[in-house]
Amino acid sequence: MNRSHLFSFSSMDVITVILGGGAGTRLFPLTKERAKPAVPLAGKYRLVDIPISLSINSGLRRIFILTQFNSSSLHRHIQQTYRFDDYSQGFVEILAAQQTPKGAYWYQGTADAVRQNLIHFGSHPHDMILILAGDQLYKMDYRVMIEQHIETCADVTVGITPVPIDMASSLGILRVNEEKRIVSFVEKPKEKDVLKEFAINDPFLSLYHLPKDRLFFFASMGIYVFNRKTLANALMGSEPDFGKDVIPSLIRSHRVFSYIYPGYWEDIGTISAFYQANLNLCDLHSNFDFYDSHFPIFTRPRYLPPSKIFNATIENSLIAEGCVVSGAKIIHSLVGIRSIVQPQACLMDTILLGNDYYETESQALAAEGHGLPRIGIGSHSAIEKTIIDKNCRIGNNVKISPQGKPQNYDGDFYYIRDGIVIIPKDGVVPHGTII
Ligand code: ADQ
Ligand code: ADP
Repeated sequence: MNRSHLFSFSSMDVITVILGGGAGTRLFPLTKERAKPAVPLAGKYRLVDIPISLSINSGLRRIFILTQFNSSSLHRHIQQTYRFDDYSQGFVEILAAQQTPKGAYWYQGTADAVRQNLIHFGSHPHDMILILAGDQLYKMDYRVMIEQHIETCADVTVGITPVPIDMASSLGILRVNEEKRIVSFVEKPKEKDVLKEFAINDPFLSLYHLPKDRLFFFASMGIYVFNRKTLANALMGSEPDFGKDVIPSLIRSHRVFSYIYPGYWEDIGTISAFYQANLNLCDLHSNFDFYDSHFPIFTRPRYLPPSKIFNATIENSLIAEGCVVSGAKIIHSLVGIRSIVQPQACLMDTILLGNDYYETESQALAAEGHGLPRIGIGSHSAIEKTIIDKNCRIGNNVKISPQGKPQNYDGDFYYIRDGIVIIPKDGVVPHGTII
C-alpha cells in the first residue's frame, strides 16, 4: 500500500518512538522473565509487533522502542524479525533503561523515558515524533493523523477514541471543541461529578453514531504526534508522565489537537484485558483482523511445519503453526506455536502461549526419568480459564480451574489474577495435581 503521494510530508520527517513498558507489574507473571514488548500475543506474535507493524505499514520505518528491561527474548525477536535493506533507511532500535528501579537512569515515567533518549533521536533527521503505546490492539494508518497534525498547524496531536463510562476512570479523558482542539484534559478521573462534565455531546454523538441513552467520553489513546521543538521544550523540566503532567500543561499554552479514531481499540496492559483480547480472536468476527493482506502484522518467520491434528474436537479456537494435538478436546481456546496436547486432554477458555522448542523423544524420556512431565499438556488433563506460559510441563490427570478460588492469589506453581489462572514460563505441574 503505497499512498505516500497522498500526503504532504515525507517518511523522513517523522521518527517513531514506542513506549515499550514500565515495570510491567500489571502483566505479571507474564513479565516475570521478559520485557513487556516481548509478551506473546495471538499464538505467534509479540505485543511489540502491533505498533511496529502499524508504523511500517504507515511507511514510517525509523523506530525506537523504550523499555525498562533489556530482555534476551526481546532482543532476539527484534534482531531476527525487523531487518531492512540498505535503501529503506529503516531500523528498529531498543533503548532500555540500564539501572535498577532506584537508580537515576531508570525511567521515571513515559515522558522521562523519552527525555532520557532525546539525544539518541537527535542524530536522525526529523521534524515530528510519533509516540506510541506498546500494549494496545488496534489498526491505524498514522499518516492520516500526521497529515491532520500538519493541516491544523498543531504543536501536539493526541489520538483519541470514544469509550463508555466504565472505561473512563482508567484513561485520560478530554473535551474537544468543534475544531477538534483539546480544551480540557483530566488523567484517570475518579469522581463521577468531574467525569460528567466531559461526556460527549452533539455533533460528535451523531457523527460517530454513539447511542444517546448512555454516556460516552473521548479518551486519550496515549499516542501523540509532537513537533520536534515542542517536545524538546516540554521535556526541559522533570515531569515524569505525558498523561499526568506534560499533556495537561501543554493544552494551556500550545495548540493541542485531537485525532479521533472511531475503530476497535483495546489497551491490553492488564491480565484480564490480555486474556479477553486474545480469546476474542477465536471468534469468527473478531474485533481485530489479522487476515488483512493490505495491513499485515509482522513477526519472526520461524518456518514451522503445519499443525498435526488427530481425532480431536476443536471448536471456536485458533491453532498456531507447528502444534501436535491428538485425541484432545479444545473449546474456545488459543493454542500457540509448537504446542503439544496429549490424548483426552480438554482445554476450555484457555490460552497456551506455545513452546520455544520441541523436545526430542530421548529428552522427554530423560525428563520423565527425573519425574518431570513431558513438555505440553498431559493426557486426561482438564484446564479451564487459564493462561499457560511458554515451555510448561503440565502432567497427566491434572485439573486447573479458577472456580471457587480468590480473584488474585499466589500459589506454589501458579498465580491467579483477575480470576484467571496463570502457569508461569517453564512451569511444571506434576501428574494428578488439582488447582
Ligand atoms: P497508561 O497506559 O496508564 O495511560 P502509562 O503507564 O503512562 O499510562 O503507559 C503508557 C505506555 O507507556 C504503555 O505502553 C506503557 O507500557 C508504557 N510505559 C509506561 N511507563 C514506561 C516507562 N517507564 N518506560 C517505557 N515505557 C513505559 C496512558 C495515558 C492515558 C491514556 C492511556 C491509554 O497517560 O491518558 O488514556 O495511556 O492507554
Ligand atoms: P520464538 O520466536 O519461536 O518464540 P525465540 O527465539 O524467542 O523463539 O525462542 C527460542 C528460544 O528457545 C531460543 O533462545 C532457543 O535457544 C531456546 N531453546 C531452544 N531449544 C531449547 C531447549 N531444548 N531448552 C530450552 N530452550 C531452548
